[in-house]
Amino acid sequence: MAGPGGEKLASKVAEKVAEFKEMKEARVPNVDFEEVLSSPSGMGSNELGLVVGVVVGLLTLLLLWWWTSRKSLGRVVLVCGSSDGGKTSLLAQLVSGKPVETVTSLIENRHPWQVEGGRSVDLVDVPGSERIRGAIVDKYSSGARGILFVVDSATVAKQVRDVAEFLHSILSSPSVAANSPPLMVLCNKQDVAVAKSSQVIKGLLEKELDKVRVSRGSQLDNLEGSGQEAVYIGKEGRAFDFSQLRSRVEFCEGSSQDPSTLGPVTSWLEGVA
Ligand SMILES: Nc1nc2c(ncn2[C@@H]2O[C@H](COP(=O)(O)OP(=O)(O)OP(=O)(O)O)[C@@H](O)[C@H]2O)c(=O)[nH]1
Ligand SMILES: [Mg+2]
Repeated sequence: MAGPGGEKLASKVAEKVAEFKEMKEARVPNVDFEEVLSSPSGMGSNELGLVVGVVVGLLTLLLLWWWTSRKSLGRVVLVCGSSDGGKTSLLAQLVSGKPVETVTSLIENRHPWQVEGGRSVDLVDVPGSERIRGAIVDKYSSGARGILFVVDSATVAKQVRDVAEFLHSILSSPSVAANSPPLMVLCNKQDVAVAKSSQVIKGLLEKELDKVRVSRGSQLDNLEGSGQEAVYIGKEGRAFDFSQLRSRVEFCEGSSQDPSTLGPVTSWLEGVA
């Protein structure tokens, strides 16, 4: 039998249970979803249609933007650089696997180069002669898939102005600047004792390109090209370095006369193809 203490306890428990129920109801109000859906602030079929329309419109715009901004690259890889750098020797080595006797090129040589898996690129050997190289670069640059720039590592320090001017005219041509194809600089003739390393050549070219873009910037036209206006390369107000370009830029060392040194060039070509 419960005494007066027990009754007191029972009423206290009942009081607490009632309090708890009140709290629970206050926290989780009953939501009538049908009411919400049919209320003026709920989303009716008109609003839903509008949202779907906007999403479809945005997706269409996104698709159009992606389609029009795709790079229209062809199969050509331009092999360029100053005269005597070793471009024709390199092509002969890559295409036939043998060294050849070369003479100064006066017209471009075009050779297909097969990559494993059936893909191929067309290697275009651009003569280094100043009189003709600009027109040939212009002819192929709009669809260039990649640019392989060959430097004579033994003479680059003395010829750096010519080397940088040619590289600048390629990089600042509007079609190359727009497509930003990958650039590989082959520091060739590493078998020659006085050859500079790729690191040194990169520094020399960056310094010289910095000067060339200023002097070329004051001229309206791209001197080596067909008269198209040159695009400013790199970041204005900062010393030029290759990382400022949109193109992927790599440097490697090798010798056109020794096929065992040309691994970086063939791997790069496989990546580009
Ligand atoms: N020591 C050495 N000589 C090389 C190497 N590559 C090319 N040569 C020599 O350099 C000279 C010029 O080579 P080419 O392949 O004709 O040079 P190029 O870049 O085609 O020159 P142009 O056609 O005038 O633009 C030739 O006498 C080649 O034998 C190399 O890796 N090492
Ligand atoms: Mg040649």
